[in-house]
Amino acid sequence: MSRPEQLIAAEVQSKGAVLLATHFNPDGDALGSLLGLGEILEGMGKRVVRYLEEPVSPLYRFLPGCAQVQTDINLIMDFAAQAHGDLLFICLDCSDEKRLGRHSEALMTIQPLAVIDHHQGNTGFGDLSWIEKHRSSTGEMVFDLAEALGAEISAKAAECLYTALSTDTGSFQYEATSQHTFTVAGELILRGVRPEVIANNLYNTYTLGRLRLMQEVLATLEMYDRDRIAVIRVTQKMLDRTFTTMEDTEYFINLPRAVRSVRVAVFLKEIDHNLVSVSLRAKGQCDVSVIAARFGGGGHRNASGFRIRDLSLNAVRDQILPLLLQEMRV
Ligand SMILES: [Mn+2]
Repeated sequence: MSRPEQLIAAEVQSKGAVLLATHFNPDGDALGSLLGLGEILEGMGKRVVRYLEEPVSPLYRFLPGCAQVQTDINLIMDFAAQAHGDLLFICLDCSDEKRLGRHSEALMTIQPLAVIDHHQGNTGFGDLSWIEKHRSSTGEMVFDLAEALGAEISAKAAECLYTALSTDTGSFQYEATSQHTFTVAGELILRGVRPEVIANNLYNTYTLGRLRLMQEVLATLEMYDRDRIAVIRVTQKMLDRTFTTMEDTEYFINLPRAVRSVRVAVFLKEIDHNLVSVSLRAKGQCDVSVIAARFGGGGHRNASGFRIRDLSLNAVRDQILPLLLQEMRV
């Protein structure tokens, strides 16, 4: 029996055009996988469209291929229609169809759909799905797909995939970081990646506003359960005062998580007056994806999140804390 990456590779080989998409609010893995695979497929002579709901966040503008991202859903649907069946739709790093964003319904009419993902809660949507939950990142799987295709991985594609690996493993720290992850990282370095350049682009490019925002966010720190749970928050007022956007809060949650006693860090984000986004990061045994799932969210054992409406930040915190305590006792 053929392995799923070989089935997807065969499907790619048989089509002239490929549409690539990923989840909304894309992280480094989502973007790196999308842009990296886009570059690889173009190298094979495919017509490729890379779809995102919003333009690439300034945090990731250093990635090659950002300018080729298409955000107009009408152009996407035209591209799909004009391909007359000679098109494969590939969805990357996305656990369910709703995570495709506000145009998911339209996108889901495009077939056939291949899904490549490593999320715990992947629903198995799509016509062909390749899901490996133990994988460090979707970027690692895209590398294996390129191998299955016998495709060349250019230096540009390698930078994208290395960014995917590096961000989704927390710089090669998380549990899913495997021997294969390092093998792939090594192969990407062979193709021209310079780890210090990527690391500088990812981690050493703060604006002063972002540092000021971090000051404000850290000042909100609350500790619970004998310092095992840390809660921080960001409000729209803080963003206004520091001339920053929500994207500037990326990685802030790693700071409370880094405290020795902390087993779960919670980050409450006021998206607008009646929408709160919650990020959960765990160390060790506590499975925070269970809690995110109860609120209709998703993610991994150690990193998950969800959104909730019509509750204040305090009310959201008060709903999560007892669930966390329960989960930590399991
Ligand atoms: Mn990922």
